[in-house]
Amino acid sequence: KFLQNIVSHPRFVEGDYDTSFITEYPELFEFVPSRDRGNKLLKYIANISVNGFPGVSDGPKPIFEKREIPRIKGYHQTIALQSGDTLGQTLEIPAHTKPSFKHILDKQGPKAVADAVLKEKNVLLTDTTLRDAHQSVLTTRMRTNDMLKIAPFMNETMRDYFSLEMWGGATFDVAYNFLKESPWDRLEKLRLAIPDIPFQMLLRASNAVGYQNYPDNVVKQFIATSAREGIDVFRIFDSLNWLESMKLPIELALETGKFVEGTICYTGDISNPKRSEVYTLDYYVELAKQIEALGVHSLAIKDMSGVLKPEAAYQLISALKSEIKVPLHLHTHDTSSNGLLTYSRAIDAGVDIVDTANQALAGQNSQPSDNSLYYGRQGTQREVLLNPVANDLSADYWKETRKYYKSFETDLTSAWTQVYDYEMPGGQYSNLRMQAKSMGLGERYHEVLAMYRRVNFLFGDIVKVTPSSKVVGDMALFMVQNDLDEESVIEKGMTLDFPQSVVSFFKGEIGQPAGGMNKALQKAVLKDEVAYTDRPGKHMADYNFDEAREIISQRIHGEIDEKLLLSYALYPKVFKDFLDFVAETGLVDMLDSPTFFYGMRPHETLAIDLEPGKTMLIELTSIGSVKENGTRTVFFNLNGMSHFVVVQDLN
Ligand code: 3PY
Ligand code: ZN
Repeated sequence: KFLQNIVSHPRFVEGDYDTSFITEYPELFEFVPSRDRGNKLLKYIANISVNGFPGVSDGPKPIFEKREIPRIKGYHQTIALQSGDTLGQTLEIPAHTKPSFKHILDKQGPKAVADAVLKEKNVLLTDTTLRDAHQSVLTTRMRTNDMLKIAPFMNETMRDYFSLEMWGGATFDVAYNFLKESPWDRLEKLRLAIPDIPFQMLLRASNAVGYQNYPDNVVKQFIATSAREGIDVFRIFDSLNWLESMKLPIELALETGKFVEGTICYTGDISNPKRSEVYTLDYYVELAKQIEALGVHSLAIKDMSGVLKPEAAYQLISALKSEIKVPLHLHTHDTSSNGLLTYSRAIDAGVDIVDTANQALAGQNSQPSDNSLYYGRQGTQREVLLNPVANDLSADYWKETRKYYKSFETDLTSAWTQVYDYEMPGGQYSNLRMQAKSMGLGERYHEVLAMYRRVNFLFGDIVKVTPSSKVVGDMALFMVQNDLDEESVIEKGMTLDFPQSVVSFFKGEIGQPAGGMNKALQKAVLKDEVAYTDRPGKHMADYNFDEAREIISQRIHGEIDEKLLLSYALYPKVFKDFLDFVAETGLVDMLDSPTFFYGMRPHETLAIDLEPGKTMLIELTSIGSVKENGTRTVFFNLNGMSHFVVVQDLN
C-alpha cells in the first residue's frame, strides 16, 4: 500500500512537482486524511511560516540541496521519501557471515557478548551519531525523521559495530521539549529499522535521563521499560563517580538480562601530578575494581570533556587492563582535536571499544570521526572494523541533513585546547553559551568560562558531567551575574538566593563528591538546612504512579502505558506541555525537517504522509499582510480544496 502512495511515485521522487498525474492515478490517494488532523497540521505550518521556529534564525526558508539516501544493492527497502530527498547510490556489500553483537546478545546473553568482545583482536566501535554527536554539535536537536531515512542503511553497513548509542542523556527531554516528538517513539521506530545492531543508552544512574535524583521505583520502572522497548546496552555513570549511587541502577539493569556497562567519569589529569591529589591513577584503578565487583559486563571510561591526554590514556588503559577482566570501552570528545591521538594510544594499550561518530557529525566537541580512526590505524596490529565506503555515503547524507540544523550549531568550529583548563563536557559547551545569552551574559561568556573553572575548585574539585556540570555552570553564571568571587560568595552567602541546582548539590541530592564538600560554602548555601551524606533515594518516598495515571487520563483518552507514566514522572511539566501541544497541533513528526523548522514558502508544494496510505498534498498559496489586530491569513490548497489559517504575527 505504502509503495503505491503518492510520495513514492517515481514522478514525485524525481522532484517533479507537476502533480497532474495524480488525476490519472486516483488510487494514489487511498484515504483523505481527517479534516481535523489536516487543519491542525496547516495551523502548525502557517504559524512556523509566519513566526519561525524558536531558536531558528528568521528569514526565508533556505533552498536546500537534494539529500541522497543511500541504499544497499539487492535489498528491498521502503524509504519514505519526502520533498528534498532523492534515492542515492546503491552500495554492494559482502553477505553477512557472522552473528552481530545483537544476535549474540539475544541468543546467548550479555556475558557471551563480553567474551566475544575480548576475543576480537581489532578494536570495536560504538557509533554515537544518533546521540552524543548531535547532542554535542547540534544541541541535541536531531529529529527522528532524519534518523529513520538512513537507519536501514546503517543496519546493513554497521554490523561489525559493538553498538549504536542512540538514546538517553539529553535526548529524552529535548525530544519532548523542543522537537515535539516522543523519545519512546524514536526508540520503537529505530528498533524496527535497525534490528541487528545493539542499541546503547546513556543512563545518569539515579538521575536517569534527568537532572535530579528520582525515587527508586521510577528508576526501576524506567530501566525495565527501556530494556523492554529495545535498549540493549546500558552505560551507567554517576555525575560525581559516587559508587553508592551506581549500585542500584546497575543491579536493576543487570536484572533485565541486557548488557550493563559500569562507568568511570574521567576528570583532572593523571599525567600531571600537580593537577589533583584526588583524581590519580590509583583512584581510577580502585574505582574500576569496585565497579567491576558489582557484576557489570564492561567498564566505560567516560572522558566527557575530552581532557584525557594521549599518554594519560596509555597509562590508564594499561593499568586497567592489568587489573580488570571485563572489556574496556573508551569515550572521549574531540574538543582539543587530540581525540584520535588519545584513541590510538588507548588502542595500543589494549582498549576494546572506542566511541566514534560519522565524520559529518564528528570532531569539534563531538566524538572523533570513525573513518579517520580507520585510516589512522591501518597497518597497525589492531585495526578498526568498519566499511569506509558505506560511512562515506552516510556522511554525504548527514552533511546535507546537518544543514537543516544550522541554527543549533555551536560556535566551536576549530580545535579548542583551552578545554584542558576548563574541563567542560562536550554537550555543555553549547548549552551554557545559550544559557549565558538568555541571561544577558552573552558578551561576558569568556568570564563565565573562567568562572566555571574557578567554581570547580571552589566546590572542592568535582567531576563535572550532567547533572554536576550543570551545577557548576549555574553557579558560574550566578557569580558572574552578581559580581561575586570566592570570598564574597561565602561572606554574603547567608543573604544570597542560590540557584536551585546549587542548593540541591550542597544538600547531597545528587550524591557525594570524592574530595568532600566545601563546608563553609555548604553552610552559606544551605543556611539551616541539613545535608544528606547517604544515598538520596533512601530519603524519597516511592513515586505514586496511580496518581500520575489519574492526571494523564484527564488529558489523554486512550490507553495509558508505562511509557507515558514514566515520561510524566521524569518530566511532569515538559510532558504536560507536550500533551498540550499534541492536543492543539497533533503530531508533527512526519514533517520533513526544513518544513518543521522553517514552514513553507509561498507556492511551495508538499506531499505529507500522515501514515501509510494517508497523504496530504499541500500548497501554501500565499501569506496575507499584517492586519490591524496583528494577524495574518495564510492561504493553502489542501488536496485540491482551499483553506486558510489566521495566525498572530509575533514578530
Ligand atoms: C549526558 O549525560 O547527557 C552526557 O552526555 C554526559 O556526558
Ligand atoms: Zn559524551
